[in-house]
Amino acid sequence: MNIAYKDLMLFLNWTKVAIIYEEDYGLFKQQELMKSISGQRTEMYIRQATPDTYRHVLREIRQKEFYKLIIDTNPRNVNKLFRAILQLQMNDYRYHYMFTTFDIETFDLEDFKYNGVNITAFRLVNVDSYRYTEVMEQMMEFKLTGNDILDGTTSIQTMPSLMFDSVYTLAAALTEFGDSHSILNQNLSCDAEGSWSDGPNLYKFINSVTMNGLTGKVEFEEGKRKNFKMDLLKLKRENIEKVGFWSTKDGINITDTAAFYDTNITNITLVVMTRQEKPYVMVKDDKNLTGNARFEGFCIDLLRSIAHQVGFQYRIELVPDSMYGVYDHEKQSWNGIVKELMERRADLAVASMTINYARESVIDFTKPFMNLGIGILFKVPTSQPTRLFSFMNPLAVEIWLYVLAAYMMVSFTLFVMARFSPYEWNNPNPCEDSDIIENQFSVSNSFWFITGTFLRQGSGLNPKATSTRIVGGIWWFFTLIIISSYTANLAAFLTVERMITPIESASDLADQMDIQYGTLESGSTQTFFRDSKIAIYQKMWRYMESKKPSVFVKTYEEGIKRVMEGNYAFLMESTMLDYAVQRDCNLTQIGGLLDSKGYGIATPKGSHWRDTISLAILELQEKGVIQILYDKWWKNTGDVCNRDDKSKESKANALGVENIGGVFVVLLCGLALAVVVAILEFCWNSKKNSQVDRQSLCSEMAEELRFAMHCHGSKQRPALKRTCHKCVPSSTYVPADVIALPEKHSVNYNYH
Ligand code: CWD
Repeated sequence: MNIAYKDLMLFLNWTKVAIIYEEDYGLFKQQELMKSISGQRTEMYIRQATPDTYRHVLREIRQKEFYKLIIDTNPRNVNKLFRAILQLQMNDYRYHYMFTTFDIETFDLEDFKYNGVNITAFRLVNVDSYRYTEVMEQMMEFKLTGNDILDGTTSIQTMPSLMFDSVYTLAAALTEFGDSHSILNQNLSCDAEGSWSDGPNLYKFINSVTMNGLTGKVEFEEGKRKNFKMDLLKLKRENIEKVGFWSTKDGINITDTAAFYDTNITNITLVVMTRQEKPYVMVKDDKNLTGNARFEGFCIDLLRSIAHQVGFQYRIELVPDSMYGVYDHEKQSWNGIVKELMERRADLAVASMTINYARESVIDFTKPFMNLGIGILFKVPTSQPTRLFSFMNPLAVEIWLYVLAAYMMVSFTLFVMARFSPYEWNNPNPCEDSDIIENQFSVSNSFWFITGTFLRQGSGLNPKATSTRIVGGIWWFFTLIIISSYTANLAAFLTVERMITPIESASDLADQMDIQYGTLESGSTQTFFRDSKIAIYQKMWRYMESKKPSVFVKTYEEGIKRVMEGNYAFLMESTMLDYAVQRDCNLTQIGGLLDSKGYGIATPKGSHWRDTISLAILELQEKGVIQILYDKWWKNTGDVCNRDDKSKESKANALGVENIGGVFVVLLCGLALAVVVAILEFCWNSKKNSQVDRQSLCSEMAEELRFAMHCHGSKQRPALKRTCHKCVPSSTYVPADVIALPEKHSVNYNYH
């Protein structure tokens, strides 16, 4: 018999079962059942009970959250058991009672109808058999004569039926036996050990009997019934009905599967726990509204769609402590919606309830209906105050310094190069045959030339030597790039509003102490930081936990208020963050999301609603209903703020070395080239002069070099004499020794 229960439990996928049995009532063998289902991963809680302890035992079972019960008590006490079940309100759709009695139809189940409670039992009597109809008719005839042997019932109970079949079996066996043997009547003493000599033969005849009785086909094997069948009965809405059968040959066979999974009981009213949270659940202003009509929001619309699809009624209740639910390690208990579900004061929780590991271990979640992550809400940074020297902003400080250094270096190089280069020494009066040659690039002229060209003005000076022209050309190129970059960036700086964002990511937050930051209290965001193993988040948690006054807020509106007051960053869920940012242009999101998770509908552990509602969510998602609801509550509410895209463009940054550093490299290369060319010019000229002067190249070069470096000394050269232009006097001074050598050209110099 236990095999039948085991088969049924496997079919119903029972993994947590409580068994209540009564001593001396032996239809059911708990030990055997335990043995037969061992290895099936079924948790069993077995309690012995008497009518006096029914309530106590049932309460324990309720506390331990067993919803599948096998009742193996004496049917005579069943009314007491029913009363205890009703008193403890263990008579709703969550509970499933499997009775071991075969006479469930004789019970008064009036109090269990229409509330969805599951009651099943097997029936041994075969009510469809010819023998049953025949016997019933005979019994009805008795009733007509005023002798109601049915005793008010409409069925024949199992014990009389078994008795009936036993008598018929014995009669059949005796008839068979009598036909083949003469049965000896023998007086037997109760004190003597001797047995009836025909007993074993009669036993054999009984074993060979086959007949159709009230309890179905009667057949034996070694004295035990074989090949029998039992009907499986289940309380449906109003009546006990046959929903399948079990036979020794085929095991369990369910003919009405829907009877076990039918949640489409529209008059079941589920208690739906929620929490006020804009735009998920909001209480309407109208005080005349009652019941579910008081609420509106995304979750309320979603719940309506799901209830319509799955087919249930619901009553919305607000969670008393206004918390979603976190585990308090000190109190070792949960709070908020999670607690309400755990203590079965609610059947569902429809809110912006985040699915996380800690909660999933004590309650169940459906598939997520929305995906999100934790983001940082911050106040939009204020515009940078205008400053007197803002014109410096387009270039980074180091670029200004490099430009200054380049200016000094190029000016000096030009000066030196001009002195060395013979082509920069010219007769100031080319029409006259003068002994004086001049160099236009004195120190001040070199600086003036570089300044003028830097500011795109010119200076009246023109380099003549290739080397100095290279210096000038490369400097023009340099100034072209620097000035155009500066001008372009200055335009950007003047047109774009500059924003100062002191933090750009969670690690920026963690690394500073000026800006406070916090999360919603008793929510999954808080739990995320508390339980995180990532060093940055652990650091942030230590800060948040220890900060006084508290950085945690009771509602996310309070968090937004603190952000608006300034100097506070609110770590919040991206869905809500989007909602806030879309409505207030003074708010912005900083950085990306810290994690990824979803909102789900929560149910008590083991609730069968979870799977049905998950299916409904998937269907609503595929049909786009959830997206439509999102748009309705997030985007089309008319209170969305219009951002011009200024803030996006506000990225005009000072140009640094990484942007225009290349132009300095080009300048240095140009200068190097110019130096090389200057050296070549110098050498070439020295070689030429050495031939004219009939001197060795080395002494010519040394002389030239000395002259260039000291700005004095003499050199004979036809019509080509050098002088330092500084040395050029208003009236030329010619030393006496030079006059004394008329056949030689002389170099004139003058000191101021
Ligand atoms: N919740 C949270 O923990 N942080 C938030 O920023 C918001 Cl808006 C809500 C609650 C969370 N959804 C939960 O289920 O605990």
